Amino acid sequence: MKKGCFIVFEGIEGSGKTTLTQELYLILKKKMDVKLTQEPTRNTPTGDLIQKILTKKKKVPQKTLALLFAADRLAHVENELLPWLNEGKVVICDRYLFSSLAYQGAMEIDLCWLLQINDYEVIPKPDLLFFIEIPVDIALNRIDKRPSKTLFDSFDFLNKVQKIYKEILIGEKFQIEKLDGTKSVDFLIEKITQITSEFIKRHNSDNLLTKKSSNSPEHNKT
Ligand code: ATM
Repeated sequence: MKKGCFIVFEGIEGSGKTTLTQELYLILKKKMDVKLTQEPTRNTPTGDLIQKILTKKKKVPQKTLALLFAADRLAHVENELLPWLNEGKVVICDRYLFSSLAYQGAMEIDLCWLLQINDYEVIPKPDLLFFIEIPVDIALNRIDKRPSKTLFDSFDFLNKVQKIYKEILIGEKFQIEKLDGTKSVDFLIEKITQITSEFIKRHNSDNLLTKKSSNSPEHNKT
């Protein structure tokens, strides 16, 4: 039974998502038991293979890549996400299922098949999802400054990805917060911190996730 709080960040490459996940992690870490993670995973057999494909060192058919992302996710869910959530931790995840729907969907792969291979009915749903929206030309400008290029760095493709993101998120029942990725990092950090703190307060009345403060009565016992 999931007791923790599952926070997911989604958006196209260059939206600023990774910076925001890291900043939110550092802020929450001071007050609660929080884990920061990402998909595709790093230093795992599937994650390493996916990185080679993304950086064009290996090539596989598009449906094979979709299956690899799904395999990577299912292992991530079983080995890390579920155990952490069951222990009552706050988990911040940089990309999740919705990246598969948007990116692999933009490769014309059928969305129903993507939901099926990702075990949509079974995997944990986010409690709170931040979607960072940004004009594709601004995102591409940011990506251009990076040393390595990936399979997906083209205007038309990212445009399609962002459009699918917006379509698929409409029907979801969990809390979705859309953010304007052109705003300053400081503004965005303040906003996500405020939204997350309020969310945790509202949904975590038994204080399972909160670290005991150093001056709490419990801590002062001798
Ligand atoms: P990160 O750079 O956020 O680690 O993601 C790597 C790439 O993997 C990213 N695109 N680029 N460039 C998005 C892509 N991706 C998918 O295509 N499907 C997925 O399911 C996931 C998790 C990521």
